Amino acid sequence: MTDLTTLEADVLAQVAAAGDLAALDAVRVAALGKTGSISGLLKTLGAMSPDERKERGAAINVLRDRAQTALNDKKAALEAAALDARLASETLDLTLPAPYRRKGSVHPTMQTMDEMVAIFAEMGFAVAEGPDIEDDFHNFTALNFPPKHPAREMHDTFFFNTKEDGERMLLRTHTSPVQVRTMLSQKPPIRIIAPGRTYRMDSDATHTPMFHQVEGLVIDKGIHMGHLKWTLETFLARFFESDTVTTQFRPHHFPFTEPSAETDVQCDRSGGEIKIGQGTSWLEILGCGMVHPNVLRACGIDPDEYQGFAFGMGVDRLGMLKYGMPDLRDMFASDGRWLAHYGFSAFAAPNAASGLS
Ligand code: 2U9
Repeated sequence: MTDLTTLEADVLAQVAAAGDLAALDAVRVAALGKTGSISGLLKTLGAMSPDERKERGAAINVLRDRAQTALNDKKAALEAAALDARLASETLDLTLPAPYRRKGSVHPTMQTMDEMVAIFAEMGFAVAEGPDIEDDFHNFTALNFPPKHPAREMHDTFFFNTKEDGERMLLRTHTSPVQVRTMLSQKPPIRIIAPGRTYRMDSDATHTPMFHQVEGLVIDKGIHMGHLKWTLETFLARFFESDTVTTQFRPHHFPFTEPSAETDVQCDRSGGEIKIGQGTSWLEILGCGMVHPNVLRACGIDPDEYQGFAFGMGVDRLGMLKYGMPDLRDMFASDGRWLAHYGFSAFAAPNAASGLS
């Protein structure tokens, strides 16, 4: 009969001698595989008497478990040694210059948005944010869009499927719902800008289905068009880095403001590029107006006590104008060459202290 002590010593010695995982697996197969030395012992139990089988079976099981434990420990040790060797050979010196690859850059829209935020922050505006997915109340009803009014269609809204309760959510068509939410949750005086993504079903050289807006809202006692005009002219002069900008406010219509205006800046288009602050042309740049009394009421503010002005501008369009990009659709085409050309360094973040661009 095979001496179990000798076999155990033999198997454990082979395990200890295995120099790599392949050699160790060969030891495992030779001992515990189907035709292995220990597995073979278990087959001899059938010919034994019950008492003998009980005693010998238990001893073989102990041997098998010890062999298995030794194999497991050795496998773990070999794997750890292999990992240590790999870690020692694969050093990475993070202080070395990177091989040339296109570096990431700040998208012109985000650069423009940061510039706008920096200017308005300096003027005392806080930044407010809200969800991209909105409901009808915050996107339309509170903003004085009458039910079923064609102005709702004007925005070419992306709607979600109608919910079980009959409500139909939508992708916000402007950031105005952020101002609605702010008025509903804060008491005046309010002085905020709402920068963010907006969505309309529109696509051509000057429209993309997703675009960015910065809207603004000021609510206080005695606010009038003079405050609106000064705020926007001060902003535009800083944004276009010009001592003066000449503006014209053309009457317009928005459901949420009364009176409403579109604002143009004087510019020169003669030299193939647009120069702000000189020339004989006008360039439409933003929309604005005094907040409609119905909007104030819908947001829990008494229009006899408080007045406000609001404005909205397209960030992508302003970025195109400032940095000379011809087609809005390129802005979101994720073309690496375009981004390398028009992108900004992440270390050139605009702020009031270091300058805007
Ligand atoms: C509240 C009340 C009034 C926001 C405003 C505009 C005028 C405007 C456009 C500019 C270019 C949208 O991106 S664009 O196409 N926006 O002309 N937006 S006044 O008025 C508000 C907003 C919120 C509670």
